[in-house]
Amino acid sequence: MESKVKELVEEVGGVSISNPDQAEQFRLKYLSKKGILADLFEEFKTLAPEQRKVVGKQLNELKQMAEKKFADAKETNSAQNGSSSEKNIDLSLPSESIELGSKHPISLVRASIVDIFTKIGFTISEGPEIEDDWHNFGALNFPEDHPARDMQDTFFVESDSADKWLLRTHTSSVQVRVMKNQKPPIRTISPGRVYRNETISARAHCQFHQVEGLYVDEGVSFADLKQTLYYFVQEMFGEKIKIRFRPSFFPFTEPSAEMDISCIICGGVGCPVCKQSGWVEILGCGMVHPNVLENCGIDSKKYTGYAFGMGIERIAMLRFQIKDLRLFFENDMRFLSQFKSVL
Ligand code: 2NL
Repeated sequence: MESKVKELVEEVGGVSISNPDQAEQFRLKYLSKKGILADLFEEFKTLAPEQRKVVGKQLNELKQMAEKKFADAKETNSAQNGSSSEKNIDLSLPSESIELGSKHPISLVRASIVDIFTKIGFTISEGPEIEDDWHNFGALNFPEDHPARDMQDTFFVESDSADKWLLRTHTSSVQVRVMKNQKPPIRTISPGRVYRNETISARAHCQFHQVEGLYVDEGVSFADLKQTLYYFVQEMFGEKIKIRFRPSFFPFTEPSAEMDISCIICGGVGCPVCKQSGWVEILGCGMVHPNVLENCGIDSKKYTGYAFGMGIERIAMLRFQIKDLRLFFENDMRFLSQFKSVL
C-alpha cells in the first residue's frame, strides 16, 4: 500500500486543472465518497498497527495535497470568469439608477426660437458648414476688399483646387441657396453653427450658433420686420419687454439696424448687465440689399425682403443670466446639469 500511495502522490501532483469541468472530474475521481482516497482510507483500516504509522502520514499528506489542488483550481477559475458570483447574486438588490441627461442650453434656446418662428409660417433651412466664397461673401454684396474676407476673420479650408473653401461665418449662406432655388414668397429661418477667427474670451468664441431669418415677397416693408421681431421678443422674453432700433450697417442690407430690448434684469432702470443703459443689443437686421436679391436671381423691382440675424449664445446668456460664453463649449457637467428642467 505504501508504494500505491507514493504513485498517487506523483499522479495527483501531475494533474493539471484548467476549467470547472476538469475540477469536478478531479473531485469525483479523488475526493468524493466513492473516490480513490476514500477507498484508500478503507484499506488503511485493515493495516497492521506498525504499518499504519507510516502509511497514515503519507495518506494524510496525499489527501491534503489533493484538497489543496482542488481548492486552488476553484479559486483561479472563479477569478477568471467571475462565475463564483453566479450563485451569490442578490436578485433583491435595487438596480443602479439610470441618470437622466439634459439638453444643452444652446439646443433648448434654438428649439424655442425655431418654435416661435415656425408658429407664424417660417420654414427651417439648413445647409453646409463648409462654403465657397460666393455663397458666404460674394452673393451677399461683400466688396472684394472687405475685412471679413481676410484670414484674420475667416477660417479658410486648405484645398488643392483653385476654389476657395471656408467655414461659413454666418448662416446667410444657407439663405442664399434658398433664394437661388426657390421663388418668392420665401419665409425661412436658418439655424446653425458658424465660425469666426476670433480670440476666445468671455464674450467671443471661434465657433457659435446663429439663427437668421429671411422674408422675401412683393411689398415686404421695414414695418413687417419690426412687427415680426416684436412678436419674437414678446414670446422669448415676456410681454413687458420693449424694443428699439438703432441705425447700423451691413453689406447685405439697406437700410440696416441693430435691435435692443429693455434690460430683462433691471427692467430698464440700469444695472451691470445693461451697463446702466437700460437696453441690451440682441440682433442685427435690415431690408435685403437689392444687389443680394439680384445676385440670387430675384427681381429686385418686383420683390423686397427683410432679414435678421442673432447669436443663439447671446440669447441664451440673457435668458439664463450666463456671464461667460465659454461655458457653452466646455461641457462641464456642473454647468450642463443645471438645465434639466428648463424650457
Ligand atoms: C448679426 C446680424 C444679420 C442678416 C443677418 C441676411 C441674409 C440674407 C440677406 C440679407 Cl440672405 N441679410 N441676414 C441681415 C442683417 C443682419 O445679422 O449681428 N447677426 C449675429
